[in-house]
Amino acid sequence: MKMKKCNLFFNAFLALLIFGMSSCSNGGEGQKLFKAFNQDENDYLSDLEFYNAIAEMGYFEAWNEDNDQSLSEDEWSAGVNEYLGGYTVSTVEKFGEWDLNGDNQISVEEFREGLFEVVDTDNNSQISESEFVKLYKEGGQQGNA
Ligand SMILES: [Ca+2]
Ligand SMILES: [Ca+2]
Ligand SMILES: [Ca+2]
Repeated sequence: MKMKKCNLFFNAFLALLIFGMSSCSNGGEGQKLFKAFNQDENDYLSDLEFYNAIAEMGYFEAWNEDNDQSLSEDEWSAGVNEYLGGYTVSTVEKFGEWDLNGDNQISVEEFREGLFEVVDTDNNSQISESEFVKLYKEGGQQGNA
């Protein structure tokens, strides 16, 4: 029980954070993150805000299993399957469409642009809260409810 005390405190802190940022209490983690990353508090994440968000969330690092500078096609397909749960390699764009300079590797810049296009399902160059929550739910789930 002693260890739980710390967790409880942390959860209380998180709850405060959530309520502080949102007057609406049904927000999940994804919505909380959306608000945190939506720095100008409009209705969407711009490309820069989105790039910031995926950098903070460590998406590229998670996909990049050998920790080099870029994603190989294998790392990329594994990442699509593992971190974009609702998407599969066949439903996102092809590897070659993310690999903008055609060197068979996906750099951080290519990664965030490719991911942006996949997540921006209505192609309006803005990531809405629901688009972001969908990515988060499928990509960042920690395995607990
Ligand atoms: Ca790599
Ligand atoms: Ca490339
Ligand atoms: Ca959009």
